[in-house]
Amino acid sequence: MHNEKILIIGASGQIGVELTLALRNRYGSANVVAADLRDQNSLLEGTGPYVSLDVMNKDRLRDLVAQHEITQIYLLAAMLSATGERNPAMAWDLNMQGLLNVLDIAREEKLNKVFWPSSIAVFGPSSPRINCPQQTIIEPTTIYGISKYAGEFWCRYYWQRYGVDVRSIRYPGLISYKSAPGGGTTDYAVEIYHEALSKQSYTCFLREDTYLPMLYMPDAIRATIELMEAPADRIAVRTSYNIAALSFSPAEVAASIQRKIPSFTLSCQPDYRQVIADSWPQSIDDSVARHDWGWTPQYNLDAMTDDMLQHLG
Ligand code: VAH
Repeated sequence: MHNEKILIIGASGQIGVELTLALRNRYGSANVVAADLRDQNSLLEGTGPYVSLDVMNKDRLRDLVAQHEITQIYLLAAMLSATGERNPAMAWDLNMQGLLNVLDIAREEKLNKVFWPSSIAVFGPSSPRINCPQQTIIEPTTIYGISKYAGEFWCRYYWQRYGVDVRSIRYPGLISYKSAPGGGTTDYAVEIYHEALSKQSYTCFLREDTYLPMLYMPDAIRATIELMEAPADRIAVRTSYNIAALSFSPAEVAASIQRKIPSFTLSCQPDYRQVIADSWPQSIDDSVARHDWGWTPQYNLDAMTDDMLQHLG
């Protein structure tokens, strides 16, 4: 099927763990090298090669690519929205220089493909709130969104000027049970399930009517692999693709949980993350991804809730 050798940078993070396991299933364990600055996530132990890597160390990255004869890189290491607002300079450095290191080495070593996640966080208060289109007014107000939008144009530049086949998805908030989210504004949508089971209650850091675009991790992983395996001539968007599946509020996910845990109660104490959430669209138009490479979601809110509670219970 292939002779690809894949390097996943940020493999111990929320997306990285699941992408590593999925790609190992698909491409063979020995053909997927997991790398992170952090220690290996326990779910990855014994499933394939794991190396220590700081993506800011370009020489170390180049050595790993040569040593393992890497042909594709998935770059997931980044500082997310909430943490980024507390460390804007560090967020810019990691999110930008990490990407530029990978793009440069992809060019130098003539890699086959690169994946890099953007986010619906690129959109700001001047973007349409409902069914936010692929192309529209985009004025991010968080350093995370600024770095992701700038990164999208670096990706297109490396494609147009050097032919680097780098592909990208603007992920919504991601919900998963295998590994914890890392400092995002949408992290409440994972925490709520854990605390529904452990305490039958949850105090949310957003207002209960805060609608945000969300995606269940199995859909996110499938979207990523479908995008990366699509023929290059189907990929018309070389900045980053909108994709959508769910939009819900804390009140709605609480009601979905109460179908299974009737005693569950939600309370809300908005904090600094409310301003971030209010700057993002409530829903996303993903018609371009559906047209170009056949994207379609499979999970609705209740199906996600049932799967989350079943795996966490
Ligand atoms: C965050 N989970 O909250 C990320 C995501 C759309 C949000 O990019 O920062």
